[in-house]
Amino acid sequence: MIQLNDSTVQTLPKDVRWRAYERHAVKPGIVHMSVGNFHRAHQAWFIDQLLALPGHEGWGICGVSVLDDESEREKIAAMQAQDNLYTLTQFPPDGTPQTQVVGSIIEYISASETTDTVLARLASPQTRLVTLTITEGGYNLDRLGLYRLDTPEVAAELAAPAHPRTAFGFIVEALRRRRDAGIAPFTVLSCDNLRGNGEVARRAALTHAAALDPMLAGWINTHVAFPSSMVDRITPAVSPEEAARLNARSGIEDRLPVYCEAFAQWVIEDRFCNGRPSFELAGVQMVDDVHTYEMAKVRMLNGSHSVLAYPAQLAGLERVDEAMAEPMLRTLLDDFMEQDVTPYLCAPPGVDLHAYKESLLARFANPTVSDQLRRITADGAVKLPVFLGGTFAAVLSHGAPHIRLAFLLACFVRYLAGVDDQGHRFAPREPNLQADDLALALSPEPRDALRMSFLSLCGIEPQGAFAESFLKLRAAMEQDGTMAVLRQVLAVTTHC
Ligand code: CS2
Repeated sequence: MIQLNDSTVQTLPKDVRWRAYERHAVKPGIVHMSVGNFHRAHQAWFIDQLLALPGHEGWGICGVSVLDDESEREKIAAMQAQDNLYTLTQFPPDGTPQTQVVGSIIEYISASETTDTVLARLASPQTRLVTLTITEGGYNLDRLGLYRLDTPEVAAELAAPAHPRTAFGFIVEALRRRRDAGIAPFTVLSCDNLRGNGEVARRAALTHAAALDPMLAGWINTHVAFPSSMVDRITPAVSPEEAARLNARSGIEDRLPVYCEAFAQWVIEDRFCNGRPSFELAGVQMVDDVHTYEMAKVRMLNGSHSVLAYPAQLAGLERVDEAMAEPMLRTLLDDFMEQDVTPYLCAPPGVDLHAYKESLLARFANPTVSDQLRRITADGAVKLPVFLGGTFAAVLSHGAPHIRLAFLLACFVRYLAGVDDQGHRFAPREPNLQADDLALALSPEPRDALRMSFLSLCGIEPQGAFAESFLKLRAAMEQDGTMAVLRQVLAVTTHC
């Protein structure tokens, strides 16, 4: 097998694509915070296309690892050992998988171990864009959606701003240095699945800055652009077995291979304060307002993912395509999108929501991608309010049939117990679920679950018809199992 680095990239196996640009001429114009698989399959892939075009050598990516843990350190070491190159394999539903080497990440550094280097990179005039995939939790919001100044990390940063730890600590300190040195600011572009992600990022930066220096906050408010963006590409997790399978296919010994579906979408608000790559040349949609795209994607795709994944995992399934092959789950998803989501959505320009729904059903069913249900169910406490809060609010406030949503909640609560319908145990991954919420979910009194504080973020009241439906379904699931209850849910909704 071929090792991957700058010297072997010219002699790759013939089926592996490399865009053959002069990598040593590429300079980092983008600093990206949190280099997860999604970033490597999405943004870094778009930028890789641009680097092969004339005039884009200034838009390479400097990746920054914000988390300080062993696995991040290993990831950096693995990427550095292969000159930050990696393979990306796209799996179309019925075509041949296509592997390519991506070279757009030209540097990958740790925020905790090389803090000064990261700050210098961010403060350099060469850096004109800072992008983020720091996940919903990285925006450090409280239950009202306000940026928290009182977490130990932020409190430590405010006491010692030259030693930041969080993404916003770095951004604000770098912007201060730029302002003081008379250097134009960079644009901050959020690529996380949040409603109004640009506005959320802007408020986080302004709140952080105002706590340090109100004049700096004013300067940021006036001069820094925070466009919103909608990002989309299904990118499964890569287990060691999957990595071995990918490497066996490509013939390359890649320590960090990544794979994804062939579909990719990126819609960005065209508001940049310090130039931008010609994104549109790589197929990125540049628009005035990303709101409708974002709502449609988060409520339809991400919401459906959750609606599918909890019952499917409880039924003992592991993969999204397996779940889609189960007719009742597929019908649940179709009904959810058709009846619970689209009536309350404003379609993005030129998008037919019915066709969008069909395309999502097809993408989920793609057996060559075969995404993991466990990846989707992870971190529900943070994801469900974002992915489903708007849908819950719309359905409940219109007095529309809510049985599918009550079923989803019953599945989520049952999932938190970590036992599937066959009695197999699994460990729910809920790093952001508060301990008292977990205790309420696990209480022998089912009504207690309705007092979980995170439900208020989803717009769910602990009393009323929805609560009663939840309790009925929850009790029925204990007795009959998830799929038997789903059969009843579908029977009720067919007659609606
Ligand atoms: C998924 C997303 O994490 C999730 O629950 O819904 O990661 C999804 O695969 C991506 O947003 C697709 O663009």
